[in-house]
Amino acid sequence: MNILLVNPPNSGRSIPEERYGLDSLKQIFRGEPLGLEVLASYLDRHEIKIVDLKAEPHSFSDTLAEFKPDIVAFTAMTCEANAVVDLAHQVKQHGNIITIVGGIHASNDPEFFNQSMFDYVVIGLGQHSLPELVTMLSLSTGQQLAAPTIAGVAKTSAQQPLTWTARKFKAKDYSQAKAPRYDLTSQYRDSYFLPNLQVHMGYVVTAYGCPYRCSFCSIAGQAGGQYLCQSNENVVRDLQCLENVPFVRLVDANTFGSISHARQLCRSIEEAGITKQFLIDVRADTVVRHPELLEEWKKIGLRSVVIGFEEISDKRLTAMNKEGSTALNSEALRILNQLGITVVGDFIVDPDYDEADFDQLENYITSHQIDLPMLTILTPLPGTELYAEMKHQICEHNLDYYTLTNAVTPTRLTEKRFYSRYSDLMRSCHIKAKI
Ligand code: B12
Ligand code: SF4
Repeated sequence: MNILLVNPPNSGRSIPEERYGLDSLKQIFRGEPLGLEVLASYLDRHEIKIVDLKAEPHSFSDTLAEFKPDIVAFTAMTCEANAVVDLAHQVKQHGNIITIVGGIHASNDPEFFNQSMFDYVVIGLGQHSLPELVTMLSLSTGQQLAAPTIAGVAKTSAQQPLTWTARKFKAKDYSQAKAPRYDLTSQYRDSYFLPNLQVHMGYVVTAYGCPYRCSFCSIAGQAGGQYLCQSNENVVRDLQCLENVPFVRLVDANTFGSISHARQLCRSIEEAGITKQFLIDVRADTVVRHPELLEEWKKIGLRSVVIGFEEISDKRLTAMNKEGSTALNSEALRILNQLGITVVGDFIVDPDYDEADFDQLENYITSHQIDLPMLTILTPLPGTELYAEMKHQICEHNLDYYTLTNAVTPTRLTEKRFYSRYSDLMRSCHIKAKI
């Protein structure tokens, strides 16, 4: 079968830009669609193509016409969900093509995709669900199966809500026998570039999911609440595949979620003689409890960490179920500064902020050595604990605005003032930025 895997275009809309002309808030990100490269490695008995619409936004129609897919499968974050609906609609107008959607939004809010332009929704990691679905589809004689019995897969229906059996994700089943199909995105590789560092960046996964349950975070949906580590041999193999890529982001939600795994992985990378620079995601409490681990990783090329400080108030950190504290955050920062590891610090601005809250955050950021402060706005993403808590307060339901840079719940300050303070803060962060 011809299977087209689609990475949607950079999506999302900006309230500050549309309503107040604050145009500095839109950020264009680009990186390879690793989820699709991983899935492609499990579909090797078929003809596979990946189209990356972030790199080439206008190539979809031509790709459909030239490749003539039997199946089109989409990935989507929440802010890309509407864009993927439009693309799937376009596919259906093209002919009798089966459409499948998976990824982080489908895993957290599958019902959103229970629409006529989709045939199947895949919930959670797709390494086994997708090939099993494709096999069932290729064995069926042109007839779509009413309700597949594949765990983690739901058939859409105009009449009823989705039903499916949850898939049990176990580490041994998700240790990838084959490397991601990096070759399928080689034509886009030049655009996976970090302009401020002037280096090409590649992605490698070392673990899925996260053992923590922060209320705003949608990662639990990815691996059914599990934390699943890749074997060290697989990670080394994947790093070796990216031979001309000097800078690698380990795209795990929490790279050091298992200390023993992280320690062993560090040794394996060193023994393999891999010389790359790494950007990883790490928790503040991990840095404070295991500074020696950060030191070991620094020696093998750890250059920068993304760290979720989230808040400068203990009360708000507790409400987020962050299982951390402002004291831990400051200590982690001190350790990282001392080790000479650059810090990309995530902070979450609550729409409930008043002038004093903005002042305090600004003071904290300007008085600490955070190399690249990143500011998002607290967003109840569908499927999260926070969504369950706040759904009645949501005033903006259009998912195009769920980019984490819009207030989708009411602001305490006037909306205009809130975005003005937010954009001033963003601007001062970017002036300061270096990684
Ligand atoms: C790399 C990354 C990016 C890259 C994406 C590169 C690309 N794909 O083009 C860039 C830098 C562009 C990016 C941008 C943004 N990102 Co981002 N990103 C990530 C990150 C760190 C890793 C994703 C990844 O590669 N994972 C590894 C792969 C192997 O896993 P996976 O993608 O989940 O795929 C597996 C399963 O989900 C499933 N699956 C996925 N797709 C499909 C499709 C089918 C058909 C099937 C069957 C299965 C399936 O199977 C795959 C294999 O197991 C995640 C956090 C994380 N650790 O997951 C955030 C994350 C996905 N990003 C997020 C966000 C919010 C954004 C931004 C809005 C910016 C921001 N404020 O952070 C923008 C939006 C971009 C846009 N459209 O405009 C959120 C999404 C939350 C949500 N519910 O939407 C996440 C979860 C981080 C977070 N803050 O919580 N991001
Ligand atoms: S925010 Fe980070 S630590 Fe918290 S659940 Fe998400 S990935 Fe895990």
